Amino acid sequence: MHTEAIPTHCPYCALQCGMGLATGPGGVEVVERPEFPVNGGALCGKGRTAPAVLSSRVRLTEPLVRSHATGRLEPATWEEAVGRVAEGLSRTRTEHGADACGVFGGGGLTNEKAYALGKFARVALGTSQIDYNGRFCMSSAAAAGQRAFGLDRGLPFPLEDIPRTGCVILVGSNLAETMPPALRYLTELRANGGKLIVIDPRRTRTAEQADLHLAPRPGTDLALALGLLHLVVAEGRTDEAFIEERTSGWQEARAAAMAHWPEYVERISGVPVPQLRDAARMFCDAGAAMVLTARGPEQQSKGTDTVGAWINLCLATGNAGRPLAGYGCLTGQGNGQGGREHGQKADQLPGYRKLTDPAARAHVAGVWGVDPDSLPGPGRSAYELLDALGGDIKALLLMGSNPVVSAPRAAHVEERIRSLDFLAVADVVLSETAQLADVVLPVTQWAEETGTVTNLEGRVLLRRRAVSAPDGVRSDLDVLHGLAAHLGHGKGFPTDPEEVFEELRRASAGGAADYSGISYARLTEGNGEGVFWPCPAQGDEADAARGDEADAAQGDEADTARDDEADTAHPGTPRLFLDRFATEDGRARFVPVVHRSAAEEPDAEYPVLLTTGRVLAQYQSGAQTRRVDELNSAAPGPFVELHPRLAARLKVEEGEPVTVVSRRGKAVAPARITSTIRSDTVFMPFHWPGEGRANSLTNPALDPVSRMPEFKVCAVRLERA
Ligand SMILES: Nc1nc2c(c(=O)[nH]1)N[C@H]1C(S)=C(S)[C@@H](COP(=O)(O)OP(=O)(O)OC[C@H]3O[C@@H](n4cnc5c(=O)[nH]c(N)nc54)[C@H](O)[C@@H]3O)O[C@H]1N2
Ligand SMILES: Nc1nc2c(c(=O)[nH]1)N[C@H]1C(S)=C(S)[C@@H](COP(=O)(O)OP(=O)(O)OC[C@H]3O[C@@H](n4cnc5c(=O)[nH]c(N)nc54)[C@H](O)[C@@H]3O)O[C@H]1N2
Ligand code: SF4
Ligand SMILES: [Mo]
Repeated sequence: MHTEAIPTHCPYCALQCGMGLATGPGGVEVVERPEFPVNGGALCGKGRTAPAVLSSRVRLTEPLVRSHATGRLEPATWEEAVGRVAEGLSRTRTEHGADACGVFGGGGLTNEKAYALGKFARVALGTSQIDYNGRFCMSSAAAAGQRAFGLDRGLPFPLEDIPRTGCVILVGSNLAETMPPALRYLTELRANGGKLIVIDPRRTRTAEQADLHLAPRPGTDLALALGLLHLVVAEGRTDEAFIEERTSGWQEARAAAMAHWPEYVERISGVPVPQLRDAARMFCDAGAAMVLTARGPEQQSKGTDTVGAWINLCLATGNAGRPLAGYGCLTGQGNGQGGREHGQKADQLPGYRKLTDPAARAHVAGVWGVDPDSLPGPGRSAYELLDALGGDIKALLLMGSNPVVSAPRAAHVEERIRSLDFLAVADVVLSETAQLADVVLPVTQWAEETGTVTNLEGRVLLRRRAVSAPDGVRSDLDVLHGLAAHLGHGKGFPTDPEEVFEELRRASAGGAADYSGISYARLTEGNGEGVFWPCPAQGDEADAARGDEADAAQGDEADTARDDEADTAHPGTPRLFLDRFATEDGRARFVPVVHRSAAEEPDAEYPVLLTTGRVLAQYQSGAQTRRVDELNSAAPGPFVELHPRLAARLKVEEGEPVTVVSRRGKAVAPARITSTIRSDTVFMPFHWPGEGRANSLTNPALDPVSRMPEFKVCAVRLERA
């Protein structure tokens, strides 16, 4: 006998595939949910095997506290563990001030958790020092989107629009491995006669699907985009009417692009001029076209300008703010979109508000019932925060990230973490970072708790509780509630996710990411296909959302009026910018960007380029997926992907261990020899700790605007191990 399947969503990536969970004799089983639009029932291996991490064999089921006597993590009661964390944070605050307490969050946390974590930092701890792993993910695209469109929502249109456009340029996304069920949108595009151009230094499974694959040297996408814009101008293919009516700043951006001659771009990027010409023509001949970026061009020390250059190409050709055309970023983590909207980011308040904006501070402080002046200002970005650990940040609360594996220059970050006076980690499993903690708090996970997530399309979804959690674990909301109570703020931190969401609605009302018209009830309607933000509340709801006491008091009336309200409710916004961009004057802004080199270019000592990324069967730091047998058999460990010519020069054979050395450190992993990669570049996935940790090598050079580290390019030397 099986229980009836409860509709919910995958714990991993930003596609947030719909799935059902049923419980049968063999435990928790995944069933298809074909009616959910985004993935139409399809799941990748990670989603299909996700219930394995629910098992008590691989996850934490009791709090752990480091024993003063043995120095080891030992089981403890919740009271003891939460008490220790509260004490560690309070003591740090008393001795060194509130900013000596750091908080680090994650883009996998639900909206409710991200919201509560940001509030916890600003209100219960009073610290400015909070940021999260999304800084390492899509922050460059977010910054560029803000700059050009006045708003950052990963995709300004639903995925379903992709098959109906004329041409897609996919820049540095290996969708076939990182969001497999989304590949169908590209397959359908081609079946409909549309063109696919993939830009990746490797001929990936995704690039194999393309009509045209350009394989630039890592770190040269900025030049490439500018070269294409140069060609578009030279061939008279710009959309002058669109530029005139809907944009500003074209002359400067045009002049900047014209300095990037195709021959110059070929020299920088290694992409031959004829291929550049083919790409420019395919893009312009399409009628309507899209550019989609992912981590390839974004995780660079010039990621913001690089995305800006791709946006300029879209704007110059009229491919923005109209149907079936535009620029989009393929956000990565499960709640990568929502996680960047509700306040766990260093400079941000809920609703995608700015912490430096007095009106935003007043609004949010009103919802929180605190004095606006009591809210701290912006803090440091993720890498800068990690780099300051043991310096002026003495204690850290970490929720939803495993930086010992995933942060750039990881050996240094690990050493910084070890130098903390106090570290508390809330996690599902004993991650590499949790192993260093003074207190580990075991938390419930996706299928065991309800919460909302916002997928890469800006679609807000309800992820429902489908199974019960083992005894001994508590939710992240419970953890924050308990800690806040110890710190004298118990009331502002409810443990019921719906209650938190109701507060989030009010806090976000009137902000860029306005959720005030969305409710749990609404998210269960239809096929649970969700609601796209912005979705402002209307009528009575809006009054209540504004916290207008008189209207809110008429709650019963509002309830009886619910049916009428449903008719007038805001439908949500699947497609943005069709009438105007979100800038003050409604025009999209060109930014005059020019090419610059990577922070570290190859030289005699470090002659090879290293780039890093993902494989199909592992997720991120691997904390979850390395605990699933089926995924481990498919992707058992790290490797160094290199071209046969490079392998021959080094005299390395397939499978032989190679040592990769950078200015930050070294890593050792077996060689995987393949002609699908450029011969001047090697690739390492970053999912593993220890000897094969790719991030022992990576360069923490930061983008000046987004503070994104340069994960995708650094200089290395290879040796036979
Ligand atoms: N299987 C799996 N899926 C995942 C994840 C995972 O860990 N595993 N993580 C999720 C998350 S959080 C994210 S952010 C997404 C990431 O999704 P993607 O961005 O698709 O993943 P990556 O492998 O990091 O990078 C994509 C491609 O960029 C290429 N690349 C490297 N350097 C450059 C460059 O300089 N320019 C260009 N144009 N391309 C370059 C790489 O060769 C790689 O094929 O995936 C999500 N989905
Ligand atoms: N070299 C290199 N490094 C990279 C990248 C790259 O391309 N190259 N990509 C970067 C990118 S895009 C990203 S997004 C980061 C991701 O890297 P991390 O931030 O390390 O991400 P995860 O491995 O997903 O870590 C999430 C942790 O939170 C736990 N967890 C899961 N759900 C919950 C929950 O609900 N609550 C709590 N408390 N814990 C939970 C998991 O068990 C896991 O230990 O890595 C970055 N690092
Ligand atoms: S594509 Fe992403 S959301 Fe879908 S099943 Fe795989 S990991 Fe989960
Ligand atoms: Mo990411």
